[in-house]
Amino acid sequence: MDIMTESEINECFAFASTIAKEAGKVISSAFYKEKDIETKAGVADLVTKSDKEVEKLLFDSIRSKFPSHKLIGEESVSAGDVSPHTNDPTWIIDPIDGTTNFVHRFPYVAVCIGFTYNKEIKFGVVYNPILDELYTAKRGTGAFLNGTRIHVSQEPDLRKCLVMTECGSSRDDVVMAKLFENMQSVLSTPVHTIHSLGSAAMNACMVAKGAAEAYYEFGPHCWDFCAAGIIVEEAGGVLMNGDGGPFDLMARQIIAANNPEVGKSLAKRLVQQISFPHDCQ
Ligand code: LIP
Repeated sequence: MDIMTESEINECFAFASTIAKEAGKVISSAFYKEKDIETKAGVADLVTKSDKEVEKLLFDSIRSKFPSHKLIGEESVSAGDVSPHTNDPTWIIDPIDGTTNFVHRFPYVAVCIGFTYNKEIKFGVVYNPILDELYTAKRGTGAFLNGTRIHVSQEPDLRKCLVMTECGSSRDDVVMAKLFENMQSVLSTPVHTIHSLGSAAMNACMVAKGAAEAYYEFGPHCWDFCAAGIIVEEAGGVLMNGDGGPFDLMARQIIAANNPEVGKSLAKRLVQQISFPHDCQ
């Protein structure tokens, strides 16, 4: 693979916003209709015909414009694609982040398009077509919501924070017990509150726009937070693993915080570190 120039990355970034909007039309038109629902890894791990349709639309568009680029997508991996993550230009896609929300018509759903090169996230686009919110960020150039610059909250004290997390899709007793222990530990910091929007990407975007101070979760996949992760960083925030160590995109755990103080304090409250098999290995 030849070295990618900045202008080639810019071209991909602009294209990502265009196809996210196209994908958003498919999601919007299906949102209030009957859904065709299947389960994947467990009873609470849902997929619909629209997830597959949107992923195909995005993959087909990218392949026709950038045929040499690699693609990692939630539904393709679920269907058995085991491609590893490499240094090549790679599009990491969640066609509908918040599928459970989509099923229930809860309006926090997002098309997520992240892009890595040399394994570094270069840009991310998160589009919620129901609220018509387009979050975008390219490394080194800031984060934007519908074209307006966004910034993280300046709060340094975890005790004054609104923290986002999720229940995830595992209904395993051991995993749930650890999840509740972490939630109790965080709540008893004490923090102002804990909220869940049902979408990893939407939670992270709340941190990016300063509506929440931190988001943490064990279990989501790279496609859930690749695009939103760089949006948090470019809004001035930080990413780390659940133990406060360096962020690993494939490790299926994340703390996205407004600043390192809040992120590190939160990591100390996550008394149960929950491991899942890494993505794309
Ligand atoms: C979901 C996430 C959610 C998380 C679930 C799942 P999906 O993504 O956004 O926050 O708790 O485990 O990964 O399946 O709706 O794309």
